[in-house]
Amino acid sequence: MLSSQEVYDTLNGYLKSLGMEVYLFKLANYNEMVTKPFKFQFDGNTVCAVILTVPSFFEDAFLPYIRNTDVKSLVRDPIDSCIAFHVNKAVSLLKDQNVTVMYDYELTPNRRPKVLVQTAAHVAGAAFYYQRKHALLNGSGVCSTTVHCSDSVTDVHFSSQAEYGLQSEFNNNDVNCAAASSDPWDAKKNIFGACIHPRYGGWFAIRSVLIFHNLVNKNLHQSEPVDCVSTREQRIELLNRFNGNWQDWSYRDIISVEAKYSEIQRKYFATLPKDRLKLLSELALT
Ligand code: B12
Repeated sequence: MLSSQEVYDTLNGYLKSLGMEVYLFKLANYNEMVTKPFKFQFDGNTVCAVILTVPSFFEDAFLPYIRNTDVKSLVRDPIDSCIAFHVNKAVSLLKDQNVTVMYDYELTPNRRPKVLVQTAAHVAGAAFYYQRKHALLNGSGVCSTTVHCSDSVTDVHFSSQAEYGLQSEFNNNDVNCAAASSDPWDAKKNIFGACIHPRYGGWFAIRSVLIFHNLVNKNLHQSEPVDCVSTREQRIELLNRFNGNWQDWSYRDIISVEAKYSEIQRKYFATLPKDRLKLLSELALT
């Protein structure tokens, strides 16, 4: 049987030079965060991986892929096809093939996302998942908040670390009974959360989650994500940009970054999917 280290080394060895990052985590760490419909019914010590694409993916994996592919024959979105091609290739290098591969865009028969990739990225230590509850914290990352839950009033002191234990009270948009006084938004407003990568800010995407059914490791260390958007003001700004102005991509620059999407990559994503084929034909020739 393969070890966690061998799985990591094999996947990373293949994917790294293609602008793809791999992080391992234990299934229990994901299951502990999400509500019942999103939990996976396997042993909590099962090893999983989350795969990200970072800015260099476009030039190092995608452009070479389309130059070697008849893009008109692709049944899926070209980016998704390229990712599936490389993830499958990486998995095929493992001796153990009992692996479930899921992608960010896949839905269950009841139209729910198969896997919540942002939660996976957070518990794997890849990118901090900033949600509405994180904007309830003050600048130091620690706050004292009075929580009103129906008729009970509880004084709660929490830090980024300790709040994990409070997730049921502080569920994503459920602020009716959670520190509503420090909530910056109207209680009825839906605020979607965003992951921020310590090196690439918002200039990355979370593409896939793998479950290695034959690999159980109760000692796999849980890596904490880097809390790179550390003040309450910055977190509010991030979520305002992500929810209000995501088209201008300014949420991606909430922190200073090592690398961003190139001009051509931005042009590609700014092009309507129906017009991308034409752009790809031009790119394939250059
Ligand atoms: C459906 C969807 C949408 C929908 C709904 C958004 C939503 N978040 O619900 C719509 C169409 C609106 C949308 C829009 C966008 N999306 Co979208 N979307 C998704 C998708 C496919 C599923 C999200 C979902 O339904 N979540 C369900 C809810 C219930 O999950 P949740 O809110 O996270 O709640 C869970 C956590 O809170 C967890 N939990 C509870 N407590 C705690 C505590 C901690 C510490 C943790 C970690 C977790 C945790 O438990 C809850 C579940 O029980 C994901 C990909 C995926 N498969 O995850 C991409 C995704 C979230 N989208 C993404 C993006 C970039 C966008 C857009 C900017 C458009 C774009 N693609 O460029 C916009 C931005 C939002 C906006 N302003 O409209 C990215 C976000 C990347 C990032 N850096 O975080 C994702 C991850 C896709 C990707 N491949 O990277 N999206």
